[in-house]
Amino acid sequence: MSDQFTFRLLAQDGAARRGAISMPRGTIRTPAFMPVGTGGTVKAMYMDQVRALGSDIILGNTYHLMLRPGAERMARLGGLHQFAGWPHPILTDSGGFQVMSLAELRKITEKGVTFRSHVDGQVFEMPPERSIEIQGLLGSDIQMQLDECVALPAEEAEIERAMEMSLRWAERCKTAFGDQPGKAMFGIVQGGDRAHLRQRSAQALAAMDLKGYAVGGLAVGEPQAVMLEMLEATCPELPAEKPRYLMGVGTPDDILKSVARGIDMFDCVMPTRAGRHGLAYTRRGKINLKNARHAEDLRPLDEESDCPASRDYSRAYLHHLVKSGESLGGMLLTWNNLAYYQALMQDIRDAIEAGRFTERSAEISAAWEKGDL
Ligand code: PRF
Repeated sequence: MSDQFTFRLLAQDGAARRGAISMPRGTIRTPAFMPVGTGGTVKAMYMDQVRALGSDIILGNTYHLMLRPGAERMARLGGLHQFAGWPHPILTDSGGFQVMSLAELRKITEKGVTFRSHVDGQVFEMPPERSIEIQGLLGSDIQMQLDECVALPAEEAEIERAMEMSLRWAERCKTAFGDQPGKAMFGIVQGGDRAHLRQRSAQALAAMDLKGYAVGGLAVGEPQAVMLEMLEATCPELPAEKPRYLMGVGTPDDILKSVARGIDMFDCVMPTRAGRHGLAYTRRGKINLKNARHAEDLRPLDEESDCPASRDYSRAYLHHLVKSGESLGGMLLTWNNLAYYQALMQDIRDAIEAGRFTERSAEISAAWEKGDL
């Protein structure tokens, strides 16, 4: 542990990196997957379970928490770590992205975002400075700049405008954040599906000497090949000695291919959301537990897993729970899915250390392709 925010590169295999982010609340082994704990809970999971699976950090959302229970109230309650019972690092997203997908009336101008709460209709104005202030009140360890993410496909002029404004907001967020030794504020690269805009964004952010960098505006409607091309254009422009976070990504395959291009951190609702919808991730691919073919299948999801949800319950029982709408179905499948994701990340970290990431990645994909038997 460390009273400063530091990032160390421990091993490299091609562009894939194995590292460690240290800060007062703990160390994050990278490549890392951050379970999404939007509103102060990783849905359907106890924090003890999330931790036991090997999660070093979880993600929280400014947008949800500022609406409920409210940022100032959260501060009075002792901050998000204490409130939710997660004493380890927390990264918070800045709110803009969630405003655009969830809020009712929303407007983005140079000043910031204005929106109407989806909870009670109240209107909020959130300039970049307020986003940083809220993330501070929540107690976040890694805060994100406010940015504008453009859904793809989009016109180049629109992508460029949003990217340039996001750069100006990065400067404002940097100033608002100031100097907080044990914490970090990350900038976010934008630029849609245009390599030259991505490069300009990454270079301008790199010049701001931030503690870490995220790649935003991807996995928003473009094919995977385009996302990977954008990572190839972006990562080399970012300083090697700072962590790189690909926001809102992705599938196991996305993660493998992004690690291969130099990404260190990920978050995605996929394992948790899919679990609540009856979908299981396993080493041998996805299993839809709603399907009638599981009704009399007494095999567990993965007999070799350490996770009780994967090992100790039959597919027939999980099918029954999911079909009956029982809460336990979503709980067990979420547990299984996060166990799979965290085991995947450990596998990736071990492979990079051993200098066999490319081979291991191919093996993981092959087992996944072969599918469920
Ligand atoms: N910006 C922010 N959060 C995000 C994104 C972004 O572009 C994405 C895009 N995949 C997910 N979450 N602030």
